[in-house]
Amino acid sequence: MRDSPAFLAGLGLAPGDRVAVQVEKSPAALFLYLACLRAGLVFLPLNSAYQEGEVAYFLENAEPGAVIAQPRSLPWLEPFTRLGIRHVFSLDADGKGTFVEAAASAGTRFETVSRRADDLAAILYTSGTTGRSKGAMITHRNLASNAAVLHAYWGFVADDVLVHMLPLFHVHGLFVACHCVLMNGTAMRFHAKFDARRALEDFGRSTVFMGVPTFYTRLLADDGLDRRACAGMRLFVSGSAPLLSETHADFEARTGQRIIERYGMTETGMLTSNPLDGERRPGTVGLPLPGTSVRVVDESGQACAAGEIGAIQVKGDNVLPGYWRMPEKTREEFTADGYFRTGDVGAFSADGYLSIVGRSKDLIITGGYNVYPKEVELAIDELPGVQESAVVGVPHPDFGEAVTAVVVPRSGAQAPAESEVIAWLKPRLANFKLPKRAS
Ligand code: MLC
Ligand code: AMP
Repeated sequence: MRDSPAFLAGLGLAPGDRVAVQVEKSPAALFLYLACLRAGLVFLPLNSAYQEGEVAYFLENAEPGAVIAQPRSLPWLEPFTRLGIRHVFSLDADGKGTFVEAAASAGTRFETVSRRADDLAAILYTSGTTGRSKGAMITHRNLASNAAVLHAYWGFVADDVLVHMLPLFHVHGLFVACHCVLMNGTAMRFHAKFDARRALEDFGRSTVFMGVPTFYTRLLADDGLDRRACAGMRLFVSGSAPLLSETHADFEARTGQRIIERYGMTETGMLTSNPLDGERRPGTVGLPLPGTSVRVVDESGQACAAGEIGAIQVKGDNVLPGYWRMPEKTREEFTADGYFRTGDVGAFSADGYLSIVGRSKDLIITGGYNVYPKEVELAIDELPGVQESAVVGVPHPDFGEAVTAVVVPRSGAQAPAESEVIAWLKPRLANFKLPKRAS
């Protein structure tokens, strides 16, 4: 038994085959990610909130050789086994399921599959502005370079302990937080999801925390957040959405800690960060990280002067080579001299700090999750009696932006009630994409 191949290696998947994973956060889910990397397989994480239609698209597009799914998604996978998915396993929020059972009875013979820097390590889907999602192809070079840079830039030390409350299916929780800890070889306190009370309890015995701005506004809403609770903490990092200067100031006033804001993307990993030593400037995302070239250009592609607003473009070992099976899209998103167009709009200060002032892409960021208005509009427009709709983000005290829909009925028809619109969308879209208001 010991001499038979370890579980993933024994499934007969070839290096480069995709393994789609739609599960709740658990230590088993993290081990599965690491196992895929070592087995030469391409990890394809999917938000556990995605519904059947959303998952179907990803599976058709990525054609994974194996799927590991949360129990509620298993019934959706039936049609795909006929389309070539050879292995389907379950893994629940407690880290139990057919995947773990099968793995437990497999052998232990395993040799890490050697991969080149340009080989694919993961595919992460990011929504497209015009409709379907694009699979961002992330290579081993992308992951390794960004991990090394962040680990050094944020000054990880031997006894650091990170409080992990982010989801595992996106760049922030999976790559940024876990890679820093793994590079450091130290511990993290691993929670299924964000919880302000639990975070405060853990701050007393930890040193590092990473979160989206909503985590910080929720911490500020808790009376327990004070200097004493954070006395042993050395680093608070925020990203994935803009951190209000006000949140930065309130957090400092309550705790004495200055949050480090950084900026990144699924396609590029982390791009800029406020410095560990040196000024952490609220309202800015800091300085380009070592090895990443960041420029702000005008409409003709010329570099903007300090203070001038333009399009943010980036280049570096952390930037993806392209989108999965979308050569056209890949060409569109890169300039002739190899810079990636982020779709973000910003300006550099004279001393090199980048501020993001807007986005040229039509995107709502709610609680750190991206929602593409077009996708929600298309789903609302299918509701009988609807002529058309417009989906926008409006400021929200908890989520930063709230998805909000304006619905126009067909002539002669009555406008659907807000509850009808939500009920229509619920089985079709992940819960964070549902409008908080629809009228
Ligand atoms: C949950 N809900 C949301 C939401 N999350 N609505 C809008 N935006 C969100 N982000 C919905 C739920 O479905 C529920 O609806 C209602 O809001 C209340 O749920 P909750 O219990 O308050 O939500 P909670 O489980 O606490 O989740 C909120 C959250 C979570 C902020 C903790 O969304 C989260 O962990 N966000 C982090 C996202 C992230 O990791 N982003 C990084 C992407 S990487 P109802 O109707 O059912 O009650 C990236 C690159 C980079 O962007 O630079 O990092
Ligand atoms: P995603 O596609 O989920 O990786 O989201 C990436 C986008 O999140 C970026 O293109 C930015 O628009 C936004 N983003 C990430 N970090 C920040 C930040 N610190 N401030 C403002 N926007 C950010």
